[in-house]
Amino acid sequence: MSFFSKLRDRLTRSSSKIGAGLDDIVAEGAVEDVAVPEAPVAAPAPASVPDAAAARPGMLGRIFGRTTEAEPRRELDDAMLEELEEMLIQADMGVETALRVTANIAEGRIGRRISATELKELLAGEITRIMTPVAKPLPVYPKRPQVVLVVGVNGSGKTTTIGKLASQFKAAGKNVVIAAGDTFRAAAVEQLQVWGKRAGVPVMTAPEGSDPASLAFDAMNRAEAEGADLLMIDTAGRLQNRQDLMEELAKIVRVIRKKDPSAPHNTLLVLDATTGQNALSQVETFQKLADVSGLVMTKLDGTARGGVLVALADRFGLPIHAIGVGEQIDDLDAFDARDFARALVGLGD
Ligand SMILES: Nc1nc2c(ncn2[C@@H]2O[C@H](COP(=O)(O)OP(=O)(O)OP(=O)(O)O)[C@@H](O)[C@H]2O)c(=O)[nH]1
Ligand SMILES: [Mg+2]
Repeated sequence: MSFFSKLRDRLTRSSSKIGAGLDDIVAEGAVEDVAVPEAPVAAPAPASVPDAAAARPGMLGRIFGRTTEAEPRRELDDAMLEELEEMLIQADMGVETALRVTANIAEGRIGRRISATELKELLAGEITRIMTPVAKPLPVYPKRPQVVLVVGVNGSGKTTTIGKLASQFKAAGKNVVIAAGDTFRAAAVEQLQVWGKRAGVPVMTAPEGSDPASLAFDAMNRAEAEGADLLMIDTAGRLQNRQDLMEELAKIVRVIRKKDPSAPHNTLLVLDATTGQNALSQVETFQKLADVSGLVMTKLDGTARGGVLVALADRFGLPIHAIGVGEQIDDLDAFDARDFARALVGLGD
């Protein structure tokens, strides 16, 4: 199954929430004379998004030509825009982003009759435009070992993401070492060992309760000695309000830099999509403590809060390296702006 199909199937709660919301908004104020086909409302044509449907007017015309005849249409007015705004806020897109997206959709279209499909296309276009600049896979540098530090609050999916990423990099021919820097919980080390085995990647561990910074240091030595391409360091989950744990993270970074001043080369913040708006404050806190270089969003399957990714992209502009849509090793993929936008609003490929 392609990752888009998987994403669309698993983003059902988010996409049905937004898709159904758009259907309702249009149906609620639909005008009677649906038999008169209107000229299709032009979708935005962002020059930077060659893939967008807007760049293929022929196809867009075919889609609209096929769907507009029977579809109810509603005149785009202030009341409709307000409903749209409210719905996007409810979908965790954040107030600022929802306002701007709505304003862009309104521009030049007030008074036009619009169908739900057209509205979905327009919204998908706006979301694609916001998300395209942040859709960047984890960069791979020539520096060996490239040190990837993985941070986040408890249970966000750090360990699972490391397992999935390690497996993908291994499959791509990279020599990967994992350091089990979560020395807090014994179970955490075992969990990582299971992932290491699945991925065929060695896992460096330290006794429970030992200093994660010294494990990170040892792991750097070993990765260097073994000529590893990539060292992925797992860390214990830490809540933003636990000052001591936040200090511990800062210490890990200091110690890593003693060994290699340019490391960590990537600091990945793993966010759980189900936490919704709280993800925004997590980014703020972790950015203060560690030089967060990119995000991974997990658990997009089965949540109605996928819209938060749009708010994050709009507010912070941090690269989104990957998204997780399940617990299996292949349930993580690079983030694709257009695929995500279309899946989020309930449109097909
Ligand atoms: N449905 C779903 N579950 C996920 C995803 N990613 C991780 N999980 C699950 O979320 C739970 C927590 O994942 P972990 O990887 O242990 O999270 P963590 O951040 O390492 O947790 P701590 O080390 O306790 O802070 C596990 O049950 C994972 O299987 C995902 O993309 N989708
Ligand atoms: Mg963990």
